[in-house]
Amino acid sequence: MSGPRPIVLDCDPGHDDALAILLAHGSPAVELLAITTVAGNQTLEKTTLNARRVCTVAGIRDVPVAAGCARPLRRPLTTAAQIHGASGLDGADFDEPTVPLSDRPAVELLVETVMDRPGEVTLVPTGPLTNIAMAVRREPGIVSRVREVVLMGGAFTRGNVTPAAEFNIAVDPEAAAVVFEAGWPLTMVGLDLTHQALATPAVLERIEAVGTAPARTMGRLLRFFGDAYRREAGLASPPVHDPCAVARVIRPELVEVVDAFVAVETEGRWTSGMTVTDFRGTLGRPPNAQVATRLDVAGFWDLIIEALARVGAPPAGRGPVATA
Ligand code: PIR
Ligand code: CA
Repeated sequence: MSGPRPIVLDCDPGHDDALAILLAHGSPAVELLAITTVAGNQTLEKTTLNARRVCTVAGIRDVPVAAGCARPLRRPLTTAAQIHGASGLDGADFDEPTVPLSDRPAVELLVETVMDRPGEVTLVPTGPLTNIAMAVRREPGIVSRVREVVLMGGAFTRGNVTPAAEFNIAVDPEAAAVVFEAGWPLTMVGLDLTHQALATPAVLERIEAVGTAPARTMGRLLRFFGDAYRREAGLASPPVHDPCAVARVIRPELVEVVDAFVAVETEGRWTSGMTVTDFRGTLGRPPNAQVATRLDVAGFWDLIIEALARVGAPPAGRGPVATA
């Protein structure tokens, strides 16, 4: 069986989540079944509005956008306003979204989508794992029915929000523990991988040269994201985390992985949210994850540019169809 791989993108847009949406939509290798939103980079209200904004500018009309959990399972929400801004997607102006919000709760839609197509659906979480953990709790049958879970989150070297922890795991470690312990095929695309996907000035020029409205919007967003990353993290160019998980689904050979046992620390005084990664089997546990280690950087950006070129209508005067 072949054809496009059906995926659900569970996200908290977010600048890099926005690029993940455009990559998924612009790639013939995947079929975007649904976009579900979660609180993370900003409140649920804002991440959901942002998903609808991105869909509107990209002309994504036939994909349900469903809102999920507004807070982590057992902790107060912490956001990343210092990186993504007050709106969660600062740096570009958006029209009032015309893409509607689904009347289905995200967790219900996630469960139904997986159960309806046993063995077919890949889940791609790019925010805190609250919705996914809630879906497992609601219907444990999804664990044996998903094709795989390819998530952006974690790190095996060092964190970003704390020395030990990556944001998506740190926001809701209890949910992440459920997801890593579930027993389904899981790929961890963590910071070790995503910090190879840097939106350098040359990359930004290529993105802006695509010339469409969504590509121009993405260029503005990434310039804001880059300024924030320079200021907050001291990096010269910003890593675009979330599209790396989507790229792994589209072209697996772009992302090298190594099997390992990954435990999510939920209690550490200094290490809460850490993804403790045992490559050598010293803990005596079988691997529960494929851990992403190395990115084909040139191939990744080619994939992004190709996808962007397929998204949205060309600007006036430059399209293939002449206007009178
Ligand atoms: C990125 C994120 C959160 C905080 C910082 N400092 C940077 C978001 C991204 O959207 C990505 O999914 C993940 N969380 C990277 O940690
Ligand atoms: Ca994200």
